[in-house]
Amino acid sequence: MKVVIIIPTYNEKGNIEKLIASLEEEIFPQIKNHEMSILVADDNSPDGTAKEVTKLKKKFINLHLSSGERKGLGAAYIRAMDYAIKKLSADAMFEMDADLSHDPKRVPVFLKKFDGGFDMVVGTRYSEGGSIPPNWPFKRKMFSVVGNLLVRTILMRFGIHDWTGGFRVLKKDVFLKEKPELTNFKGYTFQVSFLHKAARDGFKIGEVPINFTDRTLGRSKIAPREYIIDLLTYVIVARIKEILFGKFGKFLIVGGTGFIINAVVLRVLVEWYKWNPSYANLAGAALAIFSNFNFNNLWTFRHRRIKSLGLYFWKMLHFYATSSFGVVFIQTGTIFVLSQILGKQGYFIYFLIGTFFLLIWNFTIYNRFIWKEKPL
Ligand SMILES: Nc1nc2c(ncn2[C@@H]2O[C@H](COP(=O)(O)OP(=O)(O)O)[C@@H](O)[C@H]2O)c(=O)[nH]1
Ligand SMILES: [Mg+2]
Repeated sequence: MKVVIIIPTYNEKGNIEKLIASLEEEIFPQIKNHEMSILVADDNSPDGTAKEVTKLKKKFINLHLSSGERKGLGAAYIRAMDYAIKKLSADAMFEMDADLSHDPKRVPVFLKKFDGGFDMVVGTRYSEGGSIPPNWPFKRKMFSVVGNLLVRTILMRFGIHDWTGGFRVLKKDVFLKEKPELTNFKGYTFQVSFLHKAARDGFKIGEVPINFTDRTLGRSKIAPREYIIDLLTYVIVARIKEILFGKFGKFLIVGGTGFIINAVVLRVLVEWYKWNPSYANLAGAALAIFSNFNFNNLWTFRHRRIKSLGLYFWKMLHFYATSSFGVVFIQTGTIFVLSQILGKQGYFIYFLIGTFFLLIWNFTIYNRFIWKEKPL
């Protein structure tokens, strides 16, 4: 494989030579099964980082430079990954900081894991022997640990421990697939959004422990306040979108429609026709079940849509049978029992309580039996 190590730089003149020399002279000779090269993504650093790289290019023929305007870390990575794929025919790319926080000795370890069949391997400071610098002030440690924990929890993805780090290797396919969605994240949030989208799309992601060390030269470019706000906005919005447009969101919209049908029929029959609330609910539910079945079949579980007419009726019957257990015993049962104890006048409240229990029951049943992945 052609592997390009991308190193973004902004004022890293003091660090870049040491890192490049270490990779070229110590690390690359150890890697026999891949064709290694380096691409520095510099944003016209005023300190002359690019000049330093140009000088080194004479010595190392597999060293490349992509210069551009400064638009943030994410923008620099996107530009460089495009360059690596188009001009250097990269099959895979590393992300690696220039400030020696990322130990070049881990590169072969990443590649070994990567060769085992992963689409992306991320360096982790928070599991299996990874670490953050022990001399970091308490506040900084807290930010880093709590930040990552928060990202994992909000996104509900606990298998990946380090979301904010920038030491990774990935196949070009992962970048090409996610690129259209990444251009909105020009800053440091690029790292989290890229990893999240790759995980969402089912790319196989592995982890390698890393011991992060503090830079000794130059300054960090991170703007903590802006970063924290950007990052939180990203994870919260991404999660809400996942819920709303995911299967559960659709299920709620379908269920909402059924709920309205059920509620209207119930009220009309009780208020106008003086039906007993329990019977009125059964009638409302029967119509709601019909609506839910068709709505779910055409939309929520579209990819598993029932195709033949015979199967359609069979499944509908099955759906009525399974739904009626919930409707009769859970929803109507709640109305019946509470009417007996507290009186009929509160029937609509009992209906709401019963429907809430029904919601939980139904989603489980739909997934397990009606539209389950394997045929019955
Ligand atoms: N090209 C480019 N590189 C950047 C930019 N911001 C940060 N970097 C580089 O990204 C890497 C990580 O940045 P750093 O400031 O060390 O962040 P920290 O490790 O989180 O404090 C370093 O190699 C920086 O030079 C940017 O706007 N453009
Ligand atoms: Mg750094």
